[in-house]
Amino acid sequence: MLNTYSRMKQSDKIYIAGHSGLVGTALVRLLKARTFTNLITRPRAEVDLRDERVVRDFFADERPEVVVLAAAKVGGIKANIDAPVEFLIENLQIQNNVIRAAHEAGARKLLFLGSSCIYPKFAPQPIPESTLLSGPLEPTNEAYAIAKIAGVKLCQAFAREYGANFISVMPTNLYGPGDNFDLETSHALAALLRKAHEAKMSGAGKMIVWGTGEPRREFLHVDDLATAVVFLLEKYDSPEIINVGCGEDISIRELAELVCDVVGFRGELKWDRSKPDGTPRKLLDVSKIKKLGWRPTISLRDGVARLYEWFLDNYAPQSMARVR
Ligand code: GFB
Repeated sequence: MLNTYSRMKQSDKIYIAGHSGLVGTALVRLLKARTFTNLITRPRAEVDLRDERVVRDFFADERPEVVVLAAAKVGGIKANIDAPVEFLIENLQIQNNVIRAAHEAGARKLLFLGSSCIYPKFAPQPIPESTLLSGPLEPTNEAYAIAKIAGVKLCQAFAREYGANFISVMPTNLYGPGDNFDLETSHALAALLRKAHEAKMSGAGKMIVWGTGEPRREFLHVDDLATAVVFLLEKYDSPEIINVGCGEDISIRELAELVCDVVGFRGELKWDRSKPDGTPRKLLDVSKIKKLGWRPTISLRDGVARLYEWFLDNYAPQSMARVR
């Protein structure tokens, strides 16, 4: 039987694994704003989640009541192609260690963050949760997807075998403050924002964009994901996976144009067709979470504008920042 005491108290001891990542920072921000007072975080130098013994000792000492598993090795299409071994092994290590230790330490609830890439490459669009394991995966991120699917299955196994209230949430492509702007390893939105900024600042007439521009992606601001995570921690107690997205997608060409517009780069887009497109379309069916009552609030244009502000304040080299 499932433990259904998931309504959270402000004093609940909540461990955020991956607190310094894109999702983790947004979640800590939101939980603090909502006056949760007992948040547990640990830097990797102190608790390396790939190390089983370290993780078990940490959980045995801290005994968190609620666990959010937002720690993972992540990256864009090139990072996934370049390092499938690390994406598979490190993600399996982190999730196996954290999920088992959370159970052993008596956590009341655990929320595992997966990814929309767990679904088949040619899944029907928008993608309902029921299509998991119904067809072959997109090869460019198969290793990462397999690790995430294993995490979902482990949470479901703990629910079935031990009655654990371990839930799995599948977010669409995310962006927001704290994003990775490294052009080799980042996701598309952050890369395009940086490229547009640098092209504008250097007076370049063109900017390189990977692939054909035809693939379609759905983008959710990470602050919206954070509200969904807290919502699901309180209101969702099923081992069945649940999608989180905004319900609308956009082509990479349209995304590049939107980013250039926000940044103020008026040059030409040059398509580098030697780079992979990846999966042709990835739009989640979000009717399940909508029915429960959650909605995103940040439009893509506003979200990109907010991210550009953040980028200028935190990332752009001083010499290039704030010249508009
Ligand atoms: O965001 P992204 O790297 O990953 O790429 P995925 C999305 C699309 O944007 C691809 C194109 O078609 C890219 O070719 N793109 C255009 C660019 N210009 C650029 C650029 O400068 N940089 C990048 N990175 N892309 C990831 C998975 O897939 O999605 C992960 O690899 C994860 O495993 C994540 O699931 C959510 O959306 O294709």
